[in-house]
Amino acid sequence: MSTEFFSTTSKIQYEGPDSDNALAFRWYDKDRLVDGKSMADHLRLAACYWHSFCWDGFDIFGDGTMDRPWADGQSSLGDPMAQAKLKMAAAFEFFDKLGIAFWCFHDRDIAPEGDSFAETARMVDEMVDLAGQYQADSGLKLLWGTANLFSNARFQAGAATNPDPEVFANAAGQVAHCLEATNKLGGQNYVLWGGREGYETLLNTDLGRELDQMARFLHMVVEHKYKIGFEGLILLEPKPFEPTKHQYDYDVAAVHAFLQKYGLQDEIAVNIEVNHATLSGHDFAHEIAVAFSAGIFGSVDANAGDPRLGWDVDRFPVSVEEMTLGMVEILRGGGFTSGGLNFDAKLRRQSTERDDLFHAHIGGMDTMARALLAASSILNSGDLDNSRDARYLGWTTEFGRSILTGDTTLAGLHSRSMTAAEPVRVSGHQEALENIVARHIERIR
Ligand code: XLS
Ligand code: NI
Ligand code: NI
Repeated sequence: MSTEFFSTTSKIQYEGPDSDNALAFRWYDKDRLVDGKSMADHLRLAACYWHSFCWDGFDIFGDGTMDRPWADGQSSLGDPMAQAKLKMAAAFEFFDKLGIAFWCFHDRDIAPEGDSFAETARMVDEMVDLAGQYQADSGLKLLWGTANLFSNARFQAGAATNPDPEVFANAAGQVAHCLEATNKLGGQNYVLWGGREGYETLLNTDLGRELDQMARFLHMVVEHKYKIGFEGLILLEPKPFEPTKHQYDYDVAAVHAFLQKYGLQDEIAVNIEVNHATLSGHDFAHEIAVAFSAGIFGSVDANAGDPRLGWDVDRFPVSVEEMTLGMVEILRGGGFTSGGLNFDAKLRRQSTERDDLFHAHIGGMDTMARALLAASSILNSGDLDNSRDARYLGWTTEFGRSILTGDTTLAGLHSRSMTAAEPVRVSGHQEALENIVARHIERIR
């Protein structure tokens, strides 16, 4: 395990905005205080295991392209467990050199599948023990763990929403095991992304029944969380489609309605992914604002789509403006508690060198750091909030309050309208507000 996979010999350092060193941070300065809290504590950045260490560049049209001697298709070891250990050595070397605080994994990322449930579970346990040692040695922490309930062919028609209770039971066993593994590694959250919890056609689907099944599944997950003493949050990750044509966890609003219907709203929150927001026809900031207003904000998968590609391309975030608008909502809502920003993001297929992983993460971390600084500058100036408050001023008057407290009736407002003056229209000043955002982004240092 002493083999080094990455040529970078030392940790990536902060060198400031004027640095031309491609392997240095220009904005991410982990100890820098922003509103009394370090950048690292604000952002709680995480790297993901799957795209960065399990994926070698294969796509539906072609083979792997990337130099990944540890990855499944390319390791010459022939022994799946030895290969999984090689992959873990590469991953933790990378996390450590990057100086990122957290990581995230699926059970199937870290360990191979065996011929039976029990054998697979045993291999997961062995790899979890090894991950525990790496965590202890490096100080790296687990932002969240999750069970992969979408790759294995048995989940072709869903896991919790499968028409066959045998598949439901198998998935429940897998989640119990993965939740325990996450707990053992001190995971701060547990995520459920239901990639196959949806349908391809209503011709063979009983939608209402499937939603009931999903709710039952989640109630059991919550029950198990308390049983094993897991203190983290349980998070659902909304996505409108892909791989299924329609996914039940369509967006934050749909998840909130589902949680309320089944009495889960106090137990489960959301993991919002930037490009899933885009795919559902929303802005990233919108999904954050909906989650905070519903009281279910949990964590974020920080990535981006491509404006001309309608699938989950998982680019590393590069748009400071898009991320700033999201960060404004996150800071307004009070910031992260157990959640953080996970780079559920992957390289382009032609970025074949190992060090491209560093370039991608450095760019993503710098983008999030700039967004944090800009958002904090915007909120501290009060520029947006003052004009927002001014728009709602009428609601603070005695008349406005009387409507909201229920002292008014529709009939009362009807007769009032007979004599009241025409309401005065005021400007929304959107362009001026956009200029304010641009100014803060330009000026941060
Ligand atoms: C897929 C999801 C997935 C989850 C974890 O689109 O983003 O990566 O984050 O299963
Ligand atoms: Ni994700
Ligand atoms: Ni995704």
